[in-house]
Amino acid sequence: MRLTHYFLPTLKETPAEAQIASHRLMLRAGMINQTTAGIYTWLPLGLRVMEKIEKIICEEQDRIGCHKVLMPTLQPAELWRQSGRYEDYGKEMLRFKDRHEREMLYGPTNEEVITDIIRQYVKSYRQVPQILYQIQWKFRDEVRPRFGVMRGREFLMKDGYSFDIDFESAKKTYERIFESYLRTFARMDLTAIPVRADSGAIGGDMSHEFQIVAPTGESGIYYDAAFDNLTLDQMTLENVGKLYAAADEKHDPAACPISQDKLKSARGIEIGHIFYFGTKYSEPLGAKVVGPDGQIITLEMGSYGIGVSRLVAAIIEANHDEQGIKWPESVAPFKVGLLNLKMGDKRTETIAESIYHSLNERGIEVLYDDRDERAGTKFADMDLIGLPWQLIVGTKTIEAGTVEVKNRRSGERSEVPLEQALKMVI
Ligand code: 5CA
Repeated sequence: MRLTHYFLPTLKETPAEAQIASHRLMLRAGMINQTTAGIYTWLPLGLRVMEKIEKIICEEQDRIGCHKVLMPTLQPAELWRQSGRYEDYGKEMLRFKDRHEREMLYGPTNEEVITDIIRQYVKSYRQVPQILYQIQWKFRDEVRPRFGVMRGREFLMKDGYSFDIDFESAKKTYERIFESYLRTFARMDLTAIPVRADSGAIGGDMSHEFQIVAPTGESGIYYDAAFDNLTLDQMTLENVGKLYAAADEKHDPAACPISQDKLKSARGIEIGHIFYFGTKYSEPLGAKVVGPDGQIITLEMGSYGIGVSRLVAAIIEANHDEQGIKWPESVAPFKVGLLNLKMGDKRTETIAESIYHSLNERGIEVLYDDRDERAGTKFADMDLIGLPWQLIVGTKTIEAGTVEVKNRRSGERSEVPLEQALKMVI
């Protein structure tokens, strides 16, 4: 992508309304624009990151046998009356009437709609287990939307729903998803700490919140220091489930099973939340099947959320410095930023163009800063948007037959011959 052809409205000034780093950086890097309180337009750069996150989530969901669907954002109040949640949900739910005076709502979550689907089609124990998921916009009329997309009113969620024949099977499904979540977040370079949780408005008895550590997190957590050194192959429920983690209001120092020197306390951002809630929705909505002996069995359910739009901000909270964002490679909007420090100079242009074409040919996503701007502006913008690699073409290095390669995360710079530079970023 050539920057002169792109839509990347970066800002020099720090927007006054932004209180935390991710909000500030998302606005400055031209990733989002606030349409109204808690509601955002995703601009090209921000959307690219969100789509990368979606892709990782879908790959990991598909890997464990979940199937993707897409439910509507608008739902009839009638379904929520059947589950008994319509009155309970309170002011966070946006309710309205259509032109025929039918009561509708903008879905804050989708247990009712998915249970309605299952009750229509799934009639036999042979048709379960089944896990369906979607990535869809939700609306919750939060009293205090804040921190940009971290706590929005409209936000993108991955929500999955499982249906099993009995508790044993439902528990296995829960464990499978638990482990898959750890892997999903690890692919984004995040160590997620699963904290046992109350299941609140969703209801139920087995529930974990997945928290990542960041100073600006909204919840206080205590956890075993061993979490910081977990590798991917150790992330089973059996291993991780043994490690201590608790929300601060549940942490009792006297009863804590691990010694003080192994205990860490931090702020956490909740990026996912999973629930097992048995027959809370399947019973009232009638999601039942015929069992092997002809008996009627009410399906056991769980639901599994990931804050997709929140993750974009959470990853920034965990990966930034004074200059800007430092994207992990797996979610970076482009892998390489190419800077031509002297537009109009034949030699730098020839080299930069040839790098641009080589990378494109190899399928490497590259953003080429071909603007007629000062070098300082180009450096600042490139550090701000945080692409993992920078290839810098200037008149000085060209004379030496080299280009400069900078790794945004480590800050390491080296001047190397062109071929070697390409090898480093491919
Ligand atoms: N039905 C269940 C899971 S499918 C559910 O709604 N769970 S939830 O309420 O915990 O939301 C799931 C995830 O969405 C949360 O872990 C959080 O990461 C994200 N989320 C919740 N509220 C907001 C919000 N206002 N803005 C951004 N993300 C949010």
